[in-house]
Amino acid sequence: MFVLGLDSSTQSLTAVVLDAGSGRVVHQRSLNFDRDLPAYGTRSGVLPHADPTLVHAPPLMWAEALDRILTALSTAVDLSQVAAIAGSAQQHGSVYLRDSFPAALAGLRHDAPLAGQLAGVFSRATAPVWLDSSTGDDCRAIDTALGGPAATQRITGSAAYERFTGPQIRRFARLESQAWAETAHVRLVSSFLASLLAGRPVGTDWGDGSGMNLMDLGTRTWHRPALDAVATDLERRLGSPMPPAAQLGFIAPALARRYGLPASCRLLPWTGDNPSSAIGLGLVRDGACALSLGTSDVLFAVSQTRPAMPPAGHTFLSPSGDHMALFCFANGSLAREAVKDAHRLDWDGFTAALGRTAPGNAGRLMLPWFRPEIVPKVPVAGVRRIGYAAGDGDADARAVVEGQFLSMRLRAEAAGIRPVELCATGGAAQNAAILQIAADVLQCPVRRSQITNTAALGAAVRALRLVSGGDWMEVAAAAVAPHLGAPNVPRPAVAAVYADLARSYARAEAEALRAG
Ligand code: XUL
Repeated sequence: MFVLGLDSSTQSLTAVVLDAGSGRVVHQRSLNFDRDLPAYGTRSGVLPHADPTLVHAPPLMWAEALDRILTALSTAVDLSQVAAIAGSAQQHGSVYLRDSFPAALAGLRHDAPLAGQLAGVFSRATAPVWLDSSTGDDCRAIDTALGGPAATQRITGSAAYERFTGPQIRRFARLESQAWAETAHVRLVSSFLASLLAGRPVGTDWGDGSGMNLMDLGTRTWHRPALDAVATDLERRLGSPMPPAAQLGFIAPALARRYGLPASCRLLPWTGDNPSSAIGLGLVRDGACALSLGTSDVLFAVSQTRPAMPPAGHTFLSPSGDHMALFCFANGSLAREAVKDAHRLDWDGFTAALGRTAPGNAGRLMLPWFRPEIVPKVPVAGVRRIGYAAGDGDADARAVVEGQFLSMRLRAEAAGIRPVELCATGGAAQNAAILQIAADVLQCPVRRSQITNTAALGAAVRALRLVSGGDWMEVAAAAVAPHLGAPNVPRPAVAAVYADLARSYARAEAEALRAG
């Protein structure tokens, strides 16, 4: 028997199949949106736009990707053995659907591609994603309605943030009232894709629901004043928030037939990629921390009780029922890639540049704001280099990586997060030189997951738990622990260097933010 985990991230869709008896990975594959679905015209998974604050992606592309990966899987794995499927997706993005959506799902045919059958259901052809930062006015309006940013954070887990779904819906309803009137259903990327598998619109899980500025984190129900601050008649368009362990029933019969899945294949709600990664990295113990070095860089820590977060932080809910303290940095791999490309390097060349420079970079610093930054809030892109010039490739490579981890260190300190060990995931976590800098700057051991996409693994682990009935510790020990490599250990000799550099970084950041 097998279980299947799927993750629809910004740039790709990944599938991980586990053997339900041993928890072993039997197959994994990814589909890259730019490369494998070029007809949609995305760059790094999003649609190019002259206004850098407007970042959208075509939701039909995500549906076609799902259809393609399940078709490809059916030729590689005996899908008739799949007992359960769970999934995750990039957080916050929203999909706008007409009232024909339920009928289109109920009427899906097994013998035709999914995308063609869904083409008419969207009331908005594109979906704003987490990189969008166009909703400043809407954030202010929501915060004001709820009693200020601190009140919004207390109620929903985060102050109003540009990429969060509530502000995004508000902007759409305000600027495109006709299309909003034609919108009968709003789904997150996660609940949109879960709806396709279920053959009916399904609601949003608590984990991804906590990234909307709409859900009361205490009661896990929609917060009426937040709904009212966003748009009239919003509740009926959203569906209900649901526990991550809610059972959605079985795969839609047409899809079972199309991909050779059994009619008895059970479904769980999809969640956000970060909550899913928490499971895929084995963070099921109070105080466990992780780093996700993907398109965004994310620092998170799970705790049984609700953490006291500084204003820039978020509190989400993990599929295990724990809280997740989380900081999301928009300038993750996008910033590292920008430096690599500016100096015409490949990743080996970038790593060699890290090797030619010393920890602390002789005091040279970068504030790596290649695009608008989320933490700290930097609305207009603008990289600051301190103590060197942009042409110095070696200094630049070390400065971007050290700058990213120094910024994380400052937020961890502000939130009282003192990691004893960090598990790392994402593309850049495969680079040992980058992980050593993380260990040295954050002064704790960093262990890499050998599974590149821990969100997809986390989804598979959730499906495994549904099938096996085991507790989180048991399933994590079987399916996650074997993938965690030996740690990169912090070098005590450089602790003082980074303590000094962290102070310089904090000063430089404060000055840059003051200067605007
Ligand atoms: C988290 C966030 C990003 C996306 C990336 O708040 O916006 O990490 O989830 O997929």
